[in-house]
Amino acid sequence: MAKTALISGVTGQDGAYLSEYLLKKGYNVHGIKRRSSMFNTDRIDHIYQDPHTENRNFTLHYGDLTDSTNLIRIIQETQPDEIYNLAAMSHVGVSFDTPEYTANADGIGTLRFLEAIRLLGLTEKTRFYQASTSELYGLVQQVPQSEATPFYPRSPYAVAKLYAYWITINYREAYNMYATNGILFNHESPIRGETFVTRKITRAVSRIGLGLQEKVFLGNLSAKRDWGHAKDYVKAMYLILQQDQPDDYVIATGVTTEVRDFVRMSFAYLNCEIEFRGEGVDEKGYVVACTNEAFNHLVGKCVVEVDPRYFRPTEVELLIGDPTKAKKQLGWEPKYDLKGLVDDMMGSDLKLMKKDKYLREGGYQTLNYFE
Ligand code: NDP
Ligand code: GDR
Repeated sequence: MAKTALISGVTGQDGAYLSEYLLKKGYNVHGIKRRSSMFNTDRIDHIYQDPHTENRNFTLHYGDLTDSTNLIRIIQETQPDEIYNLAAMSHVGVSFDTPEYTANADGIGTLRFLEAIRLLGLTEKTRFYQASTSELYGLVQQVPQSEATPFYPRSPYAVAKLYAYWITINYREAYNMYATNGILFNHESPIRGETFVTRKITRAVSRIGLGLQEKVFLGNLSAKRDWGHAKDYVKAMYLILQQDQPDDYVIATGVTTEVRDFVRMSFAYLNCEIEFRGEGVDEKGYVVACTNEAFNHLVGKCVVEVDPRYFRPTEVELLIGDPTKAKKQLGWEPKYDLKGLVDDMMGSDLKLMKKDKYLREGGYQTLNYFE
């Protein structure tokens, strides 16, 4: 019989990839999405099935992590074999502006799921995956970071996720539930949210190349992240729930890179070379050479500037994960390296921005409502 999975955060980057992956495996997939004033299902429109479709295997439910009653109802209705809790206010910077909401959704939201499973008597049937994060490591204690590395969260987001991490383990131990944490390091893709640094960079570099924008303003260029591809990482989520015993796993590439170098690699996709000059808030990035005629006009231009508004009150400077346990026990192996990731994102954003340019040149962009 086909298994049933329930995914919260189905409209997000990971929710979209995981849904497609599980549907290909023959699962019945149910997703929880929030009501919004505009369509927020762009990432899953290609797998959407109309409610009138017979025998559909992909169903969306309205719900919110801050409302236990709807979570209980959805779990009761769907009786899932597996729950993937991917919903969260997932932006570290924004969590400093909305700390209470972040704690409610990201911390207590996880408790609401676990309690719902317990209250509905599903502890034997339903397996639970919690989207834990490398942000838990925060201030560097030791590198590379593994399952045994102590945590030191550095943002309201990370502190909320710390609660979620431990409450998941507590429910596993207290109620013998199959509850697990995937401690995932940063993973990106062409459908990454536009305000995370990688996507902000690949979008901006594409626009700069096409003459739609002059420069991009960024924050801390020296931060180092262990970046992987979301397609590889959702496979790890699935594997974590297929093991005989519930456990917690680090998912990472083991390679760390500065934000500054991600910028270099993105411009390299256009065959442009970038040089950074100056220090701190005065640091700027200039195009110093280009071997592609189409982008020659950029040579000599300042295309990157630092804007302190993107600095965080407390920063996570260095993340580099040790995925040994996942590779050994789950047999997980990523297919993408960083260059493959940058190429995938740049290829996709360049296409999107070309479309934007044609619309603009054709006069099809929205004007003011009262004109
Ligand atoms: P996204 O921000 O792309 O997606 C988050 C999803 O959660 C969206 O579907 C969003 O809905 C939904 N959501 C937000 N708040 C609520 C709420 N209160 N109730 C219901 N749904 C809500 O995140 P990712 O896909 O990148 O990440 C998935 C999970 O993994 C998150 O929990 C994140 O914190 C965690 N994580 C991510 C990593 C990464 O590098 N991507 C690394 C480690 C952990 P909407 O579309 O309406 O905004
Ligand atoms: P992160 O991702 O905070 O690691 O959280 P993000 O891409 O936002 O930042 C990575 C690093 O880049 C620095 N940075 C900037 N960041 C943003 N967003 N915008 C900028 O302009 C900018 N300039 C420099 C940041 O300071 C930071 O050091 C992501 C999220 O997906 C979390 O949900 C997840 O848990 C972690 O990854 C693992």
